[in-house]
Amino acid sequence: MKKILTIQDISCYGQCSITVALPILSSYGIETAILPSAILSTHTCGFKDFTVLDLTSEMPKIINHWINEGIKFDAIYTGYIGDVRQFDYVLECKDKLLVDGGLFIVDPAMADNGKLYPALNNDIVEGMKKICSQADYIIPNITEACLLTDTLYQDKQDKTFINNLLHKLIECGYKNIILTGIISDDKIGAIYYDGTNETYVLKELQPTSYHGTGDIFSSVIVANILNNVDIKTNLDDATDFIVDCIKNTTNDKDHFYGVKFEEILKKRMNQ
Ligand code: PXL
Repeated sequence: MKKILTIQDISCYGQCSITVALPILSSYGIETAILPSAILSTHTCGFKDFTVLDLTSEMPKIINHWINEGIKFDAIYTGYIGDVRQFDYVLECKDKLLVDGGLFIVDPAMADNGKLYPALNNDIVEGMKKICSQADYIIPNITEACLLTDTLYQDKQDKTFINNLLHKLIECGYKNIILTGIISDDKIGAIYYDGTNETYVLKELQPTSYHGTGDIFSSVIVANILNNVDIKTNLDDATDFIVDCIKNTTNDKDHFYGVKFEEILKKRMNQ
């Protein structure tokens, strides 16, 4: 069984980051461990007055304990990082806690729809650039890809804009890019690009978007990479999952903060 370490925050309520990554990774047969970057009462989009307990000072203690125990992982997968001091700890994990040939996968979860998430600033962007440049795979949305390449975000994203963005990401030295949130006519999807090969999937565009779908998408992508699933099947699986989760949530107006992914996960596990 493959073993993964995921480094991101615990948003106690709101269905994102660690609370979605763990059930998804487990359901794909992967053993999980966590290095929580912070504990928040909720995520930071759509809730006011959320609480934050920063865990930066705990990180080196946890990492050192694992080093002393000889603990290693087949992959490290990072998401939302709320404090700029944590990027060096992330890289320390990559250097000291991965098995030989282990994968370092970064979802630079920091922005959407042309804007940084409310609690973040430009130092986080610089930190994300640093860890993305060392990653085996990165999974940015279009806003994050713009930030990683110092590209001005555009609301209208035609094929030329997307192609330029993909080329810029490669020029900046990022490898194996999975760019999400590509909208084309009435379709939405994702593209994989490694500088030579391009694979993309497009599915029916949904009328509503939800917070946390990026974390769900990345968790599926990461699980499939670890399970050696080919990239086309992987992109199909992750986008189908998100479309089903959104369809399962749109009729529930009280559920504004994230998608109801659990019933979809259950159905898939019974298939
Ligand atoms: O889904 C990304 C995410 C994760 N964690 C926290 C967030 C966000 C996005 O806003 O606020 C705390």
